[in-house]
Amino acid sequence: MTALTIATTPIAGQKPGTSGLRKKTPVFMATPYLHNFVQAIFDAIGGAAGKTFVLGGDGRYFNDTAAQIILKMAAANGAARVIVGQGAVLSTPAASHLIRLNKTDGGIIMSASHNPGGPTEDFGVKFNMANGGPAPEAVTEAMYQATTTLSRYLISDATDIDLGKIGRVTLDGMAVDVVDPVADYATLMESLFDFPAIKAMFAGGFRMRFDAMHAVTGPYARDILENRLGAAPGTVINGTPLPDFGGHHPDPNPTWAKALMDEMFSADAPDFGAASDGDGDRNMVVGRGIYVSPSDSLAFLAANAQLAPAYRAGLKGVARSMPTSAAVDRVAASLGIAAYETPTGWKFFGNLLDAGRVTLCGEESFGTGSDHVREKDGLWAVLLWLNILAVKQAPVADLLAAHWARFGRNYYSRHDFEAIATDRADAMMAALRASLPNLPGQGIEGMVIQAADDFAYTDPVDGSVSRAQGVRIIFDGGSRIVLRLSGTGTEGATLRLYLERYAPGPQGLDLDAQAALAPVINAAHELAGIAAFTGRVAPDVVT
Ligand code: VG1
Ligand code: CO
Repeated sequence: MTALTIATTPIAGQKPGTSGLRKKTPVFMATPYLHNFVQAIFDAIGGAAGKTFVLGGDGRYFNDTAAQIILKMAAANGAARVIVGQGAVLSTPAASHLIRLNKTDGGIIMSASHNPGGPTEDFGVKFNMANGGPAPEAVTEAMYQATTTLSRYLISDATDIDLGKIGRVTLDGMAVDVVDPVADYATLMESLFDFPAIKAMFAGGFRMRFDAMHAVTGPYARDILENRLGAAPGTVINGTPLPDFGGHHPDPNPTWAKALMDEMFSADAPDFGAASDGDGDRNMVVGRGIYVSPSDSLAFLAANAQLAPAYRAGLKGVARSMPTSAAVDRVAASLGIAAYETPTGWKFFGNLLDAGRVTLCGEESFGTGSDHVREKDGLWAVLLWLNILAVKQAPVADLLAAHWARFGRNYYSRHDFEAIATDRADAMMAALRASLPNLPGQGIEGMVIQAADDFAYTDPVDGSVSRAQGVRIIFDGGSRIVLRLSGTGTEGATLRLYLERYAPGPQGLDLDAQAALAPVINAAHELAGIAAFTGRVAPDVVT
């Protein structure tokens, strides 16, 4: 067995987006697309020689083949050891944990997360650093630069190894440790939460439904919820991971997890419902007859985290992405802790977590997490909810109503307009950006615009600056419109329109979110000219 040096030429467009490089699966499968990008990763981090990495993916189509290629490239690049999940499977938070637990030099995660999978759908690759978190912008930019000058990649000519068997094998001199994907992660969860209390709640008749959406969390949820916590068998549905996620979007939101929503709003609804995405880092939480928006979930968890053992000493601070509602800011103010506002994408939370400035973070896109790993973590969020419910012994609807009565309610919704022609989306954003200086002071839909800008972020830890992270239009009274283009899609452009309106209460806290937001929605369409530029009047997905 030898390490081969194969000549190659740069491939255009290998630029990581919000979370790694995502393309259509056939693009990734066409040699040397994957090879070039993986070599660029190794080159950008100063080589792989002597290093240890974690490797795993969400099990989507091409996951196993890609894993064999990456292992052979790691070996040829001189890596000492790779820890890989059995079957080349690891949820994103479990991969983050393994990187930290084993103090490795980083990890490669094969996932396109919430994007559909299959021979004609999406595939993705991203690199996480030694802290367990997504590579920051400077590193992803270095990877992209490396793809533009690449002239060779290194790969071992060894035969494929058996990733189905737990234990150590050697690949061209490199140690490969195939590990149980669930065990260490489940142990971490047991160390954070009051499992006996949650177990007692299930034993007392508490009913739950967890929709794994045929994605990676099935085995994790079955082991933790059904085996360790005693939830009734069948609590986890769609628990067998499939390479095409059963043909569905593995995206836990009211549109793509509609069956769960229907059950939670039915006469025989369980007490609690949850779902997770392709790679297990997102969560949707639903009570009986009530949907919990991710922004509200973050605020609620921040207000109640102290009820779980890991957070008993209180939170150091909280962080949310800019488009996420300000609900958590109100909780932080009442707790007397700092609240940070970052650009979209988990990579921006890493420095704040590493520096000990924040304990909890969240995004409106169904992402919540804490300093236990450096990724958002779907099952973690579900377990924190369960821990709080076990202490409070009250329905989700009552707990949310009490939360809003105390802090007021940030009505919130995101409207996605998908597969828009890229030039039209760009033209719309350019026109909107050009109009910003004239907006303050203007009245629209009975509201007055207070401020309008294109969000720029200076990282308080390392001083790095990220510009053009989304247009925000802020009204008096706390209402807000945010517009940005997605950085995770693989087809055309997706416009994300984020809408927020604050109701201080005590009146008007139980309106339908879309109805409460109507003036803000109208203002957004008028100010951005969405129909004129894109031809779209109604969104494809509403969360
Ligand atoms: C989306 C979400 C963002 C999230 C990212 C990765 O990005 O808006 O909040 O961090 O997906 O999530 P974008 O650029 O499409 O808006 V995951 O679960 O796909 O890794
Ligand atoms: Co994900």
